[in-house]
Order: sequence, then C-alpha cells, then structure tokens
Amino acid sequence: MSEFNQDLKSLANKVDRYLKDFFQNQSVDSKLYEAMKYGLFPGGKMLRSYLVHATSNIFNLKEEHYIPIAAAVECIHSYSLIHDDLPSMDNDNFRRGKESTHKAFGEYTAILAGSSLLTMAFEIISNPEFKISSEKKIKIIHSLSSCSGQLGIAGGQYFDLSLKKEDATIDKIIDLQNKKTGALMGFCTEAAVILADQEKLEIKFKNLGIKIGLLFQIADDFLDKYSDQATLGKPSQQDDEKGKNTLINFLGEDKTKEFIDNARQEIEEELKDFSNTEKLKSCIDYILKRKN
Ligand code: GRG
Repeated sequence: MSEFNQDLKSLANKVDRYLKDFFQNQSVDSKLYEAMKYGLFPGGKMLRSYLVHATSNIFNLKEEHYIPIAAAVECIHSYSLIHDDLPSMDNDNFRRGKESTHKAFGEYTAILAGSSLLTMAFEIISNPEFKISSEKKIKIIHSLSSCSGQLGIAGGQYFDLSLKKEDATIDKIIDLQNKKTGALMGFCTEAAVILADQEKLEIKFKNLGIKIGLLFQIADDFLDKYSDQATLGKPSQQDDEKGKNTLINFLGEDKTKEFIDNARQEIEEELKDFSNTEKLKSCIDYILKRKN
C-alpha cells in the first residue's frame, strides 16, 4: 500500500472512531438513528477529512484539535449525499456500493436523517468537550454554516438542478461546482488555518481548497463518463442521462485536461512558500488519479 493510502486509511479510522463514539453517546432505539448511521458508516473515501489532516500537517496541528473538525465535515458531506440521492433531487438508488438511504429507510426518514447529520456537525464543533477556544469555534462554525447554505453547497445544488443547458456558460458551471463541491473542501483547508491562528492565510487556503474541489469535481465527471457502477459504487453515465452541465461537456475533453493542468500548476505555485506540503500534494494526485 502506498504511503498516501496508509495515511488516508489511518486517518479514516480515527475519524470513524470519533464519529462512532459520538453516536454511541446519542444512542436511541429508532429508525431515524439507524438511518443516520447507515448514511454515515462505513464512510466513503474520506477525502475531505484528509484535506483537513493534510493542511493541519502544514501547520503542525495536534490531531485532537482537527479530528473533530474532520468528523463534522463528514457529517455534512454524508448529509448532502443522502439529500442529493432523493427522488426530488438526483433520484439515485445506489450510493457507496449499497442502496441509497431513502431506498433502505423510506423518504421521510432519509430527509430527517440528512437534516440530523447536518445539525450533528454543529453539535460536534460546539461540544464543550472539544477543547479549542470559543473564538476559534465561532469562526469555524460561521465558516462551516456559510459554506453549507445558499452561498455554498445548497446554492450550488440548486443551480445544478435548475440551470438550463441553453443558459450555461463556463463561468456559471465553475461557479456552480465551486459552490456545490468546492465550498466544503475550501472549508477543510481554511479550518486548519483558523485552528493555527493564521488569520492572514485564511482566504488563501480557503481558495486553495475550492480549487482542489474543482479538480475533484472534474475528475468525478470523467469517472462518471468512463467508469462503471461496480467500480464507483453508484450508477455511472448519469451526467449525460440527466443533462448535467459539466466542464467536459462544455469545453470538450482536451481543453478540460488543459484546465486541470493549469489549475494544478497554480496550486503548486501557491504552496511553494510552505513546508510539509507533501500530504496535500499527494492528496491532489490521488484526487486526479483515483478510480472511484
Ligand atoms: C445544505 C449541505 C447541504 C446539502 C443540501 C443535496 C445538496 C444540498 C447538495 C449536494 C451536494 C453534492 C452531492 C455534491 C456532490 C459532490 C460529490 C461529487 C460527492 C461525492 O464525493 P466523494 O466521491 O464521496 O468524496 P464519498 O462516498 O467517497 O464520500
């Protein structure tokens, strides 16, 4: 196993442990509780957690300070996937190699499980047992809530579902993807900077994460086009079937690959003044070469 894969696995286990303990403390005998666990465990690739970890590494942060942030991000991410799969949104029956939460538990339970995971993210960060300063908590909560709402994930999802092909422009597609996918990744890289008390670097690292998110989304669009359900754990060739606005469909494959190379060089350039950037660079590499 490569060094990156080992590191990702070890980090994923720690975030998973943290979330399982948090869940254990809230144990309730209900289908809603089961549906929340079903949507969250086993997690996916944990790339957002890894972005928190890799950026925290640049600033030499302690695990106990950033693992709860990664856990909160996984709650929001799983929430968005549960809602994304609903019949009124992307209407997908499979996710992470199993039935989508609404197929397994019914629609109203899935909606409530998603909403409860969203609020759980903020319970995790505001938990008094999470020992960082109140100032940092407020900043982190402010950033995470604004990147989840209409200026971020929810807004991006809305544009994704409502933008008509004839109205699409490259700027609109990039804006949509920056919100839908990039905003949460921007939070991951920004949160580490907030924890490190490096206020002047917050915007720089947030934008870096958003750019990584765009690369992630483009790679995801290529996988949708060329991979299959067995590899992805969810149906493929959905973007064309659902008439999604993607950069590949808009720019063509060659220009999209050029776009990736340029964005990647810009990221490398932005990181050149920092040390301990290997984990972040390996993560970008993985994002672009991954098979699922
Ligand atoms: C307000 C948070 C919030 C959400 C409601 C449904 C919705 C609005 C937004 C959907 C956002 C969404 C599904 C973006 C897609 C991003 C994407 C390609 C997700 C797949 O991420 P992976 O591959 O998943 O990292 P795993 O399974 O590995 O975790």
